[in-house]
Amino acid sequence: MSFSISSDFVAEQNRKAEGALAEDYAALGRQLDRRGIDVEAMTARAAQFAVAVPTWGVGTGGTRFARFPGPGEPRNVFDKLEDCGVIHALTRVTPNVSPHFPWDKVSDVSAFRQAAASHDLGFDAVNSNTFQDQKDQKLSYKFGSLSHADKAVRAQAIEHNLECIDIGRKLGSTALTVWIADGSNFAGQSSLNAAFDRYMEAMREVYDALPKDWAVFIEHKLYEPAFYSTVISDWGSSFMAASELGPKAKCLVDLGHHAPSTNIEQIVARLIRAQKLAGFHFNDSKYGDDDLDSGSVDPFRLFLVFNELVDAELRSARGFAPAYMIDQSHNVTDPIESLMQSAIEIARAYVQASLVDRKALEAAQGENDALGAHRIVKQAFITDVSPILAEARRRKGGAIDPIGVYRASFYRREKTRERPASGVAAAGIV
Ligand code: AOS
Ligand code: ZN
Ligand code: ZN
Repeated sequence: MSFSISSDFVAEQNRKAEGALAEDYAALGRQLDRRGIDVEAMTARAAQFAVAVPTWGVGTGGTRFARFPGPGEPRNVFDKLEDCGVIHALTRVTPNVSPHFPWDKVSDVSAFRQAAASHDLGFDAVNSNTFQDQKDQKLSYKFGSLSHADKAVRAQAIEHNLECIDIGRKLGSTALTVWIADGSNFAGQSSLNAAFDRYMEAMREVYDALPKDWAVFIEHKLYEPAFYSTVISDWGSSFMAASELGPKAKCLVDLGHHAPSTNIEQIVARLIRAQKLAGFHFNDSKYGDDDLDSGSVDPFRLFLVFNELVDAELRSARGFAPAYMIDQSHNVTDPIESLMQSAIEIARAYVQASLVDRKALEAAQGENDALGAHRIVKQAFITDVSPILAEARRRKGGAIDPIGVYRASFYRREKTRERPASGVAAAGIV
């Protein structure tokens, strides 16, 4: 029998924290009431918020220098789902997983779907992988995939994306995320426009194969693994591609995929305006695509991104239906803990952004009251909404203190016993 954290155990742990939470919640309620905000309405917003967990995130990540496997890592997709299930059971904010193929490929897709359902999980966007060569793969992606100079390699990459759509369909997903590593390392190595044209031609085939209710998310990235140029380098290229392809193509923003100091919230605002915002890969970073835990480096930036998102939501911006996903690499932490903490921080930014007095903000902006406007936004950011997040979790049967309960359950110790032969890397490499 595989060990799991029972709802009785969560309830028992919650009982120890309920009194303090009730006090904090009431105090926050009074504070918000003075600002004309109904704490119950905010708790309801927190309760309906969701962000998807990446299946690859529950294994220990690594860098190009080393990977230090963690104990009790998932050995296969079913173990990955089990870990994702724990994250959702305790946080109640991650009902969907975002799978990655071929890393999560199984012979029986319906078993995969059923296993997810048994952990109370559904599926968000499926991710294709043409940035690595797989065992038994005919042609190499060393010099690119969808934009490769050789038509046969492009055809192979297209075929893989079509297969992802097919699997995703069986899983109940409705979107395909395409990130390609295509690019160049040397000036002159590749024709910047010809590579883009080849990418477009290939993506057209992928786009045309999308089921009616599906979308394709184009994920741009400035550099890495290509260090001179990438084919879909920035939101401009992504937007160009998505616009040319059609309404089912949208731009996915991975927070780590921009030049340092880029105003990401402004990009988000523009994409919302253009009805082209697909969604996010949330993470945090100090320098590049660090894939650190969301909100661990710059929570204010995360909040400002959500400030745009909540603004769009509240004014029912046309075509606004972003998919929220996490994309992180956990090198020195227990991935389950990191993902729980990150999901909570993302929900925190959402609730904080919901506190912004938008009428007052608009008035301050109209009067050119720069500091007044900033103070309105800042006041929302500095409000500690932890009791709202905890209360929303408690009401949904989750843990008041997810990481505390997880540690008290000794889940990792039990999995270390159950999964002695673990060795599947976050990147799916055995
Ligand atoms: C790569 O940098 C991207 O963020 C992709 O989203 C990638 O597919 C993901 O990180 C899984 O490796
Ligand atoms: Zn990403
Ligand atoms: Zn990335």
